[in-house]
Formats: sequence, C-alpha cells, structure tokens
Amino acid sequence: SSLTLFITVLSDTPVVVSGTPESLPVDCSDLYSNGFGNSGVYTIFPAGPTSPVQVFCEMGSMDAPDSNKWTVIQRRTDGTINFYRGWEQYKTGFGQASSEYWLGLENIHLLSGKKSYKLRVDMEDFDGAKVFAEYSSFNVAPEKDGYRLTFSGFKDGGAGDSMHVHNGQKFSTFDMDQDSFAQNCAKMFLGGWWYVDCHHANPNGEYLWGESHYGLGVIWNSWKGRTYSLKAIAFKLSPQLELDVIR
Ligand SMILES: [Ca+2]
Repeated sequence: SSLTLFITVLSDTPVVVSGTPESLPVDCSDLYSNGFGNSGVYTIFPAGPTSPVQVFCEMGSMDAPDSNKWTVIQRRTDGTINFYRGWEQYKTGFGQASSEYWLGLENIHLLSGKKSYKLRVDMEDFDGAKVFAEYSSFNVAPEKDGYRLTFSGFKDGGAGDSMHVHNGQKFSTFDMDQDSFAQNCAKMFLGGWWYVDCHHANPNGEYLWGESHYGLGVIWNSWKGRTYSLKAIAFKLSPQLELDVIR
C-alpha cells in the first residue's frame, strides 16, 4: 500500500515531474493537509524530489483535526531490526517504516530545518505502562557539525527528562566517536546516539526484553533505570502549534 501511495503522490502531483519541490510533502503534517487522514506508512521528501523516504505517520483522531500530526523518526517495538550499525547507516537510515527504523541523520537534519518542530518520545514497558516526554523545540545540525542535537522546553508525561545530558552533543557510532568520553560510548553501549560520557537514554541500544545488563539496552534512565530495556520507544516530530507558542 505504501508503494501505491508513492505512485499516487507522483501521478497526482505533476509538479514532481516539472520540478517544483516546494509542493512535495516534507512531513506527515503536509500529508494530512493534502487529505491523507489515516495513520500509516507514507512517503515524504525532506531532502527534495529525488530522495523519497518512507515514514510512519501518526495522524491522531479525525475528531481532532487540529491535533499534532507526528512524523516518526525512530521506533523500536520488537527487536526485529539490528540497531548496532555504523556511521553510513545512521546517516542514511535503516529498518522498515512499518515496524522498527531509524529515519537517518541527514533526513532528520533536513526535516528539522524545514519548520519549527517539537519532539515527543513515547515509550512502553513490558507491563504495558506507557509514558512520554515532550520537548517544545528540536533541531539537528548538518553533518559538518557532527549532526549536533539541540532541543528545549521539556514537558513531563511521566517519563522524566533523560535527554538533557544529550543536548548539544554530536552523534556517535562505533566507527565515528564524537562523544566526550575517553573511550567509545557506541561500542560500550551497543548503539548509535548523541552520546556524551555516555548516556541517560539509549533508544538505539540492544533490544534486551526488560531487566538486562547495565546500560546496554533500550534505556530511558529517568523512568526505568539503566538496567531495564524498554518494550517500545518512538521519537516523533510535529510542527509547533500556535497553542504551543502561546503557552
Ligand atoms: Ca570517545
């Protein structure tokens, strides 16, 4: 169905062929505005018309058309995708938009520059408890600045703030150590992340099904500590709403 949609987008949008990329959807909010109201896998073009990329869109309820339309940039749900990968993979993205994936640092960087976005992190443990953390702004710098992460405006949905130490950090993988630790955080904690020395959150760590070795799992320290690997976690972006700005 995602392939069908891609073809639909191309055939219903002659501007693709004629080369005016402004009209292509850069995120799920654009797709919603174009009439796509259902949550699911869609194609967006944060890097322009020649670089389609598949994402999962959470469109929310039809009863609340003004609610956030979330573009999922990272998601873990069941451990089917290996997240211990090198720089090129984290740069371009990997996985399946229908299940577990990483959108790619270049896509995330370009997307975060298109609009003013907020970030929401939803997570779940193996007992079915669900919590979230929200940040009112989110940005990822270009590769020449190491895809440095910046955000602000924490709002607690029960998860606590495990991102604050990662604010301002460059991204690191096992083959690209840009952390501020003497050793290689990505190698030590089996993920790719904006490691510092090393982490309070390790969403791209090894999928370890609950209680597990210190620091290695899918971790959000302020909720479940560093020896609990979460069942599910997802990072998602939505344009700041007028309400958010006023607030
Ligand atoms: Ca290091």
